[in-house]
Amino acid sequence: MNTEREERIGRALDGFEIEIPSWGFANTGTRFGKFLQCAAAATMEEKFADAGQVHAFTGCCPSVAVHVLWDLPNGKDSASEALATAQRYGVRVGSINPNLFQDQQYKFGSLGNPDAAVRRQALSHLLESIEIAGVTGSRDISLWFADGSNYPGTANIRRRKKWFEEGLRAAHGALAGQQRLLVEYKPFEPAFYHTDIADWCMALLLARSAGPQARVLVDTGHHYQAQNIEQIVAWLLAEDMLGGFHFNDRRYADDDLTLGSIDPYQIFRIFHEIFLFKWETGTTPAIAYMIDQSHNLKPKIEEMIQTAVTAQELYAKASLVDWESLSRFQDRGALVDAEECLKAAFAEDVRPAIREWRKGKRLPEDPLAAFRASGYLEHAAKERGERNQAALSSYA
Ligand code: PSV
Ligand code: MN
Repeated sequence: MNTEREERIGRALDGFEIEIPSWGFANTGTRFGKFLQCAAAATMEEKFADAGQVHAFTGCCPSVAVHVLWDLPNGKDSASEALATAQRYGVRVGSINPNLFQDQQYKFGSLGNPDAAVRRQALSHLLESIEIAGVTGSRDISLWFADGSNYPGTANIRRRKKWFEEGLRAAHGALAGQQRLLVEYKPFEPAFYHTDIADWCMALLLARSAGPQARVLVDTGHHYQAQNIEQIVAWLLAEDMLGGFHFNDRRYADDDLTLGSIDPYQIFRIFHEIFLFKWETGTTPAIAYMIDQSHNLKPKIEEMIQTAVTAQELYAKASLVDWESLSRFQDRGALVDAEECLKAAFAEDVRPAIREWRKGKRLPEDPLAAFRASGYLEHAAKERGERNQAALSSYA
C-alpha cells in the first residue's frame, strides 16, 4: 500500500524527465589533455546507443541533446538519420545545439563579430539548426555563445549587444509554433575580459528582445562563486522566462562535475523553488531539465546513470517540502521553523520510495547495478577498444 508520501514522490517522478547530452559519452578532456576510455562513443550511433542504455535502466532519460558540429557531420542532411538512429535505440533527439565557437571564422565572435559576413554565417548556422530541429521534432534550440574579448578596449560592447539582438531576432523569426530558443549565459571562459552574454539578466534581455518563444537557460556551472542560483531561478520563474537547465556541479568554475557531487543542497534548493512556484501558482512551467557534464575520468555511462539517479533523489526530496507550513512560517517570521521545514525535506531518505516507483514501472530497482550486470560496458570496450586505443596512440 502506497503512503501519501510515496504517492507524492511517484507523482513528482512521473513528471520528471532528464535530457542527457550526446557529448557526455564521447572522450573529452581538459586543455591539458585527455584520458581516453576504451568504451567511449565516437559516432552518432554509438552515442545514441549509450544514451539508450541510460534510459533503459533509469526510465527517466528519454531524450538526447545533440551538438550539430559534433554529431551531425552533414548538418541538416544528417537530421533524418539522427532521428532514425535515436528511435532505434529507444530515445529521441532532444535539444539542438548549434556550434558557433569552434570554426576559425569565430575567432572574434559569432553573432557579435564585427565582421558582418561572419555574423551572417553564424545566423545561417542558427537557421540550419532550427531546420534540423524541425526534422528531428526537437522543441528547443539551445544557444551558447563563446563570444567575448580578452582585453579592455578591444571590443565595442554596446555594438556587439545590438548585433546579438539583431541576430537572435532573425533566428526567432524562423521558429515554428512549438519551437523555442534557449539563451545560455556564462560569466567567463573562453573569453576572459568580457563575455557578450555574461549573466542571467543579459540572457533575459536578449531573450525578451528576440521574441515570445525565447527563454533563458541556466547552466549551474556558469556563475561566480557564491552566486545564489535559486534566486535567479525564482526570478526567472516569476518572469515566465525560465526555459531550462544545464545541470552539473562544480567546486571552482565550470567544472562539469557530477550533479550533486559537491553541493546537493544547492540543486535541492533549485528544485524547491520550482515546486514552490507550481504550488503557489497552480501552473507547470515548460522547463527542459538537461545535463551538461563532461566525464573525463569516470566511466561515462555509469556516471550518467549516477547523475540521473541523483537528480531523481533531489527532485523527490524537494517534492516533500510542506509548502503550506513553510509559507505560514515565512509569513510569521518564524525563521527557525521555516528553515527546519525546508531542511526536513532534504533530510528525507527517498531511496526506498524511488525503488518502489521503479518496481512499478518494471525498471531495475538499482539502475547502476543492473547496468553493470548487463555486460554492455565490457562489450562496448571490446568493440570500440581497438579504434579508441589507436586514437590514444595518435594522441600521445
Ligand atoms: C559551455 O561551457 C557549455 O556549457 C555550453 O552549453 C556548450 O554547449 C556545452 O558547454 C558543451 O561544450
Ligand atoms: Mn551548458
